[in-house]
Amino acid sequence: MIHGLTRAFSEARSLLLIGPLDLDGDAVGAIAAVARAVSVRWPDCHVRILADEVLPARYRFLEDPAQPFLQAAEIPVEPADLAVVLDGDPGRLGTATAHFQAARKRAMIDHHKTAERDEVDEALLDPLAASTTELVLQLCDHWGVPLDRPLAAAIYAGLVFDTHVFRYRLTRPPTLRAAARLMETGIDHAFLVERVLLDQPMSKVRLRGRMLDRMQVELEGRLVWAALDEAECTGVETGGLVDDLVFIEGTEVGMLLVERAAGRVKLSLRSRGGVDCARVAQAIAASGGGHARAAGATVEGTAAEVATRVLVEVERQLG
Ligand SMILES: [Mn+2]
Repeated sequence: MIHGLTRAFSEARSLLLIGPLDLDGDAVGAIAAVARAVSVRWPDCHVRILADEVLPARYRFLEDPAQPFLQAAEIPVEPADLAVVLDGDPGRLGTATAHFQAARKRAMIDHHKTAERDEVDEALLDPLAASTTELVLQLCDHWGVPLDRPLAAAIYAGLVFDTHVFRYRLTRPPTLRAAARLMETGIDHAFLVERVLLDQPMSKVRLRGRMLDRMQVELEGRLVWAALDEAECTGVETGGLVDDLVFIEGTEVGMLLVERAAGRVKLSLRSRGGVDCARVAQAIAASGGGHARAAGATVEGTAAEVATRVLVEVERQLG
């Protein structure tokens, strides 16, 4: 996998790095790190970074002004030699899809359980990697790119974001070894954790309050869920809110539903027991996916309808 992908990078004169919908700390860190590594390893390669959305303000410190994150809809589609999706699958690119499809070669670097190899020409996939940036570190080592501080910071940002500072199950010995190596470059651990995780917009903290206030308890407490509507979520970041619904005594599954315009609901699931969230998400919507312990989907219907369908699926898995 790593050899084929490396060959594709080495042959590309123009490279497109694409982030999936709902850019998070891992996607942004992975893209920033690959862009930097490529500029060291293949300085003549022309690199462009695209996503459906504008880079969220909290991640702007990871952006190299020489390699800015561009909004896909504002850039003409030109076929790049290689287009790479990081930390997500080609089905979740929004307006960046046309750019990806137009490329001469397509690749993905991802750690989601539901990532499918046959959608692309080359791939580096590992569902046991704690973050996509952990895979990017492997690539940097394979390419012989030395770890400098900005490169290490981007990789570390993804690592702490996806593991919630090494709290989750995918934190394994290689993860902590990688973290130690990254720290040794002199990156500021406390600053990075604060920027990518701890610092929350006031609007999000208030929304969390409303979510907790409205929490519903099902299956004798094994599933806890809440729904938020479109109006109260407009302009508010909702990523990570669902985490507050799963670490409650006796709870195994947390679910957050955010109603979007036109009868669509964004479903986020978290599990800490035997329930496989990726399987539930895929049973609810073909486009659903993620990890065993964290997954999501965008589903047609109302929040109440989606909640009922998920409940049936979770109950089936709980047996
Ligand atoms: Mn990730």
